[in-house]
Amino acid sequence: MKPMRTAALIVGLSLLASPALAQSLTLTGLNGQAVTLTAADIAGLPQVQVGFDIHGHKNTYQGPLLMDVLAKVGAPHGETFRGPDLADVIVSGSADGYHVAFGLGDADPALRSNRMILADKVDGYPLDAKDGPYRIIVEGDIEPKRSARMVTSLSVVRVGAAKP
Ligand SMILES: Nc1nc2c(c(=O)[nH]1)N[C@H]1C(S)=C(S)[C@@H](COP(=O)(O)O)O[C@H]1N2
Ligand SMILES: [Mo]
Repeated sequence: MKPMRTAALIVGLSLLASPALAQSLTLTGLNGQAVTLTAADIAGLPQVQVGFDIHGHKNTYQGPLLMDVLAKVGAPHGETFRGPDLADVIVSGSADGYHVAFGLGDADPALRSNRMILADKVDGYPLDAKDGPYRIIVEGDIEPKRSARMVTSLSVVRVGAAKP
């Protein structure tokens, strides 16, 4: 094999093996449209820091607002967030099969002061393999039951009336 080709193959194989690929997040919007975000896409969104207590350990989690992530699949937000959208839910999926549902309105920072973020960092460091690459943080939750670890997918689903 020519050296250039060998080099390309090695780069290709190392990309396949790189954690960046394992850190991708699959989003599904209301119309079923799916988008895969890379770790860089997520790190490129405006960052928010939230203090959160997990079983007596208070740490600062950082990442984008869930709403800003979901905007990538056209989820209603801001001025486009209207009546029927209050019957939309977010369903998170995790690598271990854990699922959590949230009201889309609960994730809207214009509606509530407690924010919901998709954290990729804790106290400035990337989340470890047990929690990461992404963990949902619901500011103000007393128990961390909804704080899904190892999140791999987020879907927006309409459970109310069809969009007029
Ligand atoms: N993926 C995933 N996330 C999860 C869970 C789980 O089983 N799987 N358990 C939840 C529950 S019930 C709690 S109390 C917290 C525990 O967080 P910790 O493991 O960081 O203490 O994670 C939450 N997130
Ligand atoms: Mo728990």
